[in-house]
Amino acid sequence: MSEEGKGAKTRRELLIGIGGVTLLGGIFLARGGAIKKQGIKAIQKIQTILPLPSKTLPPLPVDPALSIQGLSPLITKNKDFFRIDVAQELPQIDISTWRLTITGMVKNPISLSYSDLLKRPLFELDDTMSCVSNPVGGFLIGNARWLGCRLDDLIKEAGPLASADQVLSSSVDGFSAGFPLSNLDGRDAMIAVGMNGSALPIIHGYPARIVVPGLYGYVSATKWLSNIELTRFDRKQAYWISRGWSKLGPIKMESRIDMPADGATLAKGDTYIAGVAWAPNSGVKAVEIKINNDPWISATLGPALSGTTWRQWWIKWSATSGQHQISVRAINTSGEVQTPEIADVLPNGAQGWHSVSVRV
Ligand SMILES: Nc1nc2c(c(=O)[nH]1)N[C@H]1C(S)=C(S)[C@@H](COP(=O)(O)O)O[C@H]1N2
Ligand SMILES: [Mo]
Repeated sequence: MSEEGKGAKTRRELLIGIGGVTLLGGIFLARGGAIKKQGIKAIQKIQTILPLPSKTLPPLPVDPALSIQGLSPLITKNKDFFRIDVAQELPQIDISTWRLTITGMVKNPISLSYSDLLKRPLFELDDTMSCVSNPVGGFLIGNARWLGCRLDDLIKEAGPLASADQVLSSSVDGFSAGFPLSNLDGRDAMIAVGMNGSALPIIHGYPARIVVPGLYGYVSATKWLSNIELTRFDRKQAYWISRGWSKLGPIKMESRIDMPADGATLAKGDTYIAGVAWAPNSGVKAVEIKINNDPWISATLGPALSGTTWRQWWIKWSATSGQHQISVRAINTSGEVQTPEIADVLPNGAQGWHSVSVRV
């Protein structure tokens, strides 16, 4: 087996393991080992009071999931947010000595302490983060209100050389992720220090991580961030790239049926079919449902927090006796319809329509 194939398999095994455990009861495991007790203690120790953002988002709208049981909440609670990383042990970062550096092909290397970072103008960002290994219908995706400072401003201050084309970030534990410098095209990429109203939890990257709207985590979302290097794709490769995964990782348009669950047995009568759909960076314009061989029907959509957040969708369904196949597809604001063509997660993300089969 080639080095690439071997690495890719390792990653998939890891992910399958985590997915299984998550479904069993929300206990998170890091590559086969439980979070060390010390990590949990350290989470409790984080009492950082974050400064208020200089730019706030409107308060969150009423969540449709409050009235539709089984639908994913608009915002994923921190405790329910999926976790993916290759950390053998949770990094224990001493905030008094931690620094974020910006180095490499830059005119003015930068070094910031945690308090330097918190002094920068902070803004809020609603963004759905997805793992490239999220299968069609999978749960390696979550939506959060992040708090952080602009990444493009920081990089501008560092002054990238004209020949630099990659933003390669690395963590204290050696993980790295890289994306094209050209992706800093005005989108709200950030160095996040907060998540859903609290400091970044340790498992999600405390003290700081990168969040780039529209990109899968493996190319962008470095947790326990320590360095951002401006470099070139033809010189340096990030962690997962040499293990068979695509150099570029834009999140694909997808949709998921949350309920009814595949294989469920339902009572006859009125129920909901409901789920979430996402289409970075433009946003979801419509979601359509197909029941058996009936024509596609439009679902009702929940609020659109941003072009890079998921949207909840639902329809009321009067279930009749029998076996039913239900499929979903999203349509983005440019009118593009989610492709039915199936792709596996490797090398650049799963695609295809999610279907469930239920018995009434
Ligand atoms: N330090 C570090 N950061 C990391 C990773 C990692 O293995 N180590 N995995 C990345 C991947 S593949 C994903 S999908 C996201 C997941 O972020 P979450 O665990 O906060 O959901 O983190 C990214 N950041
Ligand atoms: Mo990922």
